[in-house]
Amino acid sequence: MALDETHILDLTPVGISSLSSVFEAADPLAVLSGIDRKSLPQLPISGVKFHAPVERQEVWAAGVTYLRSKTARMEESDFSATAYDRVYDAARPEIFFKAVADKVVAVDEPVGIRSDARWSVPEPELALVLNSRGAIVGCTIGNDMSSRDIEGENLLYLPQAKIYDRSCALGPWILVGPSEGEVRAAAVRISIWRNRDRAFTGETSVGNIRRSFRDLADYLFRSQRFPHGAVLLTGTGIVPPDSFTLQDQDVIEIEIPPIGILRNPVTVV
Ligand code: DO4
Ligand code: MG
Repeated sequence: MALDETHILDLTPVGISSLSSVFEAADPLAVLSGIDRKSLPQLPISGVKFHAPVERQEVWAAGVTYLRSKTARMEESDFSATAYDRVYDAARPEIFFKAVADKVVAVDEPVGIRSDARWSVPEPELALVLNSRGAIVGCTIGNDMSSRDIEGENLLYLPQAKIYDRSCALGPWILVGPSEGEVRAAAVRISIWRNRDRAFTGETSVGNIRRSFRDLADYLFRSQRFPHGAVLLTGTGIVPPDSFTLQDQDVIEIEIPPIGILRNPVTVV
């Protein structure tokens, strides 16, 4: 658990060694607030290697939740364009499987671009953290790496455009217990660095997501159990221009201010 900007607390002495031990509690925030911080070992953040903040949770993703995403998808595809148009306004959201926990990349670890893709982009997204009862217990930052040429060629190729090695990053940590209102007021920012230059920068607001968090989470949990909880990416509202594609060794920084910065270098997989 973060103590301040420079130190974290080791919670294992008070029996907290997994995300579930906090998130399955009736009130996760109360569990964390009730900890006697003074008695716990403090570790400097600079000396800690962060893991992605998932253990056994599956990672899923909602799509076309921002107008910007709908427009970009309609432009990149020909005969699938109406599908994006229709899902944006439909009652049922687009939700797709993204990653198992073991395949999720942490802050500072490389995210991947497919070697058989010509047009690769990051998708900076707010990620909801849900417990096994479907309660939203916190949020983190997600990167739904995507191959736009593969997705645009045929909608049936979506799993290949979205699911491959290193295609999902989460982190740097989970902000526990914020209200939807607080999170909706937040900006989402991205910078992509190439050598020392900023190759792309973009910004949106979480408030531009067309659907409520509860609505997205409820659809994910319809007719499906998640015994360890789940992480749900909420869609992208930032799409680089069509002339832009990621390259090996670019560095992606995604910032959602109340949470932090998710930074990852890019590698070809
Ligand atoms: O339907 C394609 C994927 C949409 C998506 O990932 C997004 O809008 O973020
Ligand atoms: Mg996405």
